[in-house]
Amino acid sequence: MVEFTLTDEQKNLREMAHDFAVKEIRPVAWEYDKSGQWPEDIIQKAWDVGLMNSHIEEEYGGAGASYLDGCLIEEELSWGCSGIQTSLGCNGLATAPIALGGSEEVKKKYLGALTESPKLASFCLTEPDAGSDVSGMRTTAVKKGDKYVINGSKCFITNGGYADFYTVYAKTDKDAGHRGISAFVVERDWGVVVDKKEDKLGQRASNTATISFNDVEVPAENLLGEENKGFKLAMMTLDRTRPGVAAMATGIARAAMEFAVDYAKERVQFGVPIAMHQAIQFMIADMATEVEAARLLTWKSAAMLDNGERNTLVSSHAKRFAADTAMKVATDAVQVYGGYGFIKEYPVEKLFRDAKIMQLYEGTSQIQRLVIARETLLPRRVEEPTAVPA
Ligand code: COS
Repeated sequence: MVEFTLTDEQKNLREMAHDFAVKEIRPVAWEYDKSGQWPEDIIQKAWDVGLMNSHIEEEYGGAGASYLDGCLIEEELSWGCSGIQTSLGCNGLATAPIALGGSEEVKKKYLGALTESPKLASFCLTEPDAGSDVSGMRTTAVKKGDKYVINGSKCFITNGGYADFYTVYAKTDKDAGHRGISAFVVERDWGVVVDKKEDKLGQRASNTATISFNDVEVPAENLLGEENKGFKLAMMTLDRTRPGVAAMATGIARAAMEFAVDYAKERVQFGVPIAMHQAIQFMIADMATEVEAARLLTWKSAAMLDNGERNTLVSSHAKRFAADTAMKVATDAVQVYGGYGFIKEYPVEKLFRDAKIMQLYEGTSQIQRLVIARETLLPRRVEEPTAVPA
């Protein structure tokens, strides 16, 4: 049976996240966007009420929430401000490889650290010359005794300037392409250097930094999964986090649509509110359909994970469609506002800038299409549902 109804617990969770977005995020979102202020106060409050790290299993101090529960939270908080939600949700991306590949000790130590206090973790995959092409990375990890020595540089690292530890991908076999990458947990205090904070078009309240490793020594027990199996770990991580990004994109699209609807009812041209004009009605109608469709794909991609199914295809459907929807709806919301939409004093200008990153991070819309095309055209690959890569 297909079920689109949320349980009472899920409705309560969504309401709680929505209230938090209304009371704590919306009132400062446009101000933080302007100043680029790091939302430390909101991180503390979200952590206090349990809206961070909800994905971490109960045995490590988390709520053990389902992927669908996570998407409900992410849509609401992103409706409040997707930049702030990017900061709040980044631990989910950084810890997915730990949950998938970490030893029991590593899980206890690092997942436990995030639930004991409002600490942050970052996911370090991208490099200046290795964005979509993950296997082109140059960062190396060389084994020396019971340690690995890491050298290299990572860019576009969310929360990079504030993280207490990092999940880092590096080449352990330089000549083996994607089969020569391994993943590690690296603590900031071990000599990680934060080089540069990026000045961004949108999501300006989130921190995006360049991170360097110069002979950083990492204990061998911090290797995640097996040596040289890090590429698969990264792909399995992204399968698990793209539904959350799709939920965030849905939140931006929904916010933009709501502003457009309110404005269309107030703004009078040719003697009537512009909502009376079919040109505007059709734009609003398309927004409503696309937001609904984005949410359904998001929920499906999360529900598949909750059922233990491989969701690579649907995860890319959801991420691609929701991201493109966020961009389209935000663009049309600016159009509904007319000239006022182009002015910073009006709310949709920020959403238009914020929406763009949804088509870029955690795999561009083109990479999602590449995954979709491969999954659609080629015979289904070997099933790799939830197992730790071996
Ligand atoms: N789950 C498990 N394994 C997967 C997988 C998945 N979703 N996708 C691919 N793999 C495995 C393949 O089965 C293959 O395994 P073998 O080594 O046994 O052959 C291996 O990984 C390599 O796969 P593939 O040939 O498809 O790799 P490509 O180099 O062609 O890369 C894309 C595939 C482009 C999809 C990948 O590099 C990607 O997602 N890039 C975008 C990265 C990204 O999102 N960056 C954003 C930064 S993170 S915030």
